[in-house]
Amino acid sequence: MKVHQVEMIMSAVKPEQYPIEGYPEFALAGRSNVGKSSFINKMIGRKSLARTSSKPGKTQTLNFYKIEEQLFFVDVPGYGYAKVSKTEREAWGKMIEQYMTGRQELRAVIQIVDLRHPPTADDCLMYDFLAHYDIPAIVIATKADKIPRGKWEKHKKVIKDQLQMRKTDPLIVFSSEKGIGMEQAWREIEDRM
Ligand SMILES: Nc1nc2c(ncn2[C@@H]2O[C@H](COP(=O)(O)OP(=O)(O)OP(=O)(O)O)[C@@H](O)[C@H]2O)c(=O)[nH]1
Ligand SMILES: [Mg+2]
Repeated sequence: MKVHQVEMIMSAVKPEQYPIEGYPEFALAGRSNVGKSSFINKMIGRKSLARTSSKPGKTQTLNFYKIEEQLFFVDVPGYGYAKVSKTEREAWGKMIEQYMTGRQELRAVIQIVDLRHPPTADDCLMYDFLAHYDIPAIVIATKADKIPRGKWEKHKKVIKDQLQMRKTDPLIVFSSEKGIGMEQAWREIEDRM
């Protein structure tokens, strides 16, 4: 998809605040600082519409980005950031669970992992959660620019095995820095709209 029109329409923490357009939604999931906001920015061709930073924990609310009056990307706060209180972690869990298990418009969760490293325990928990609720996932292994191409297949296999990925879920090697994997990611998204 060639994106011309993007609008950040809202930050939500509860269902009453979700958008009412009814467009298909694709929510990002991944540990803090893995590159969720960068993925959105790359896919929509904007440098910094979704807020990114080297400081983890930047995204605090569900942020809805309306694309071409056709779909929403939903930027979700990352998990696994050590410096959050128990109360904050619980609020996060409730917000995500409420959204992901109750949202009709949600077509798939785009789970972002780091191609360089095996998935973390939190990555596995996240994926298990999606599998448990029968929520389709598109797994994006990002930061591919940081390792040589010759190692991609081996790293992909580790990710597939560790997450115990369902056969119907794709795994795409990606780089927000270099634009690697963008077309394939769009194809998988458009197939699920
Ligand atoms: N080299 C490289 N760096 C990346 C890539 N994607 C993200 N980064 C960097 O990783 C850092 C975190 O990126 P974000 O997109 O803010 O991560 P996030 O997952 O949205 O983080 P939170 O909102 O805190 O959960 C930034 O410094 C990005 O520039 C990539 O594909 N390649
Ligand atoms: Mg972010």
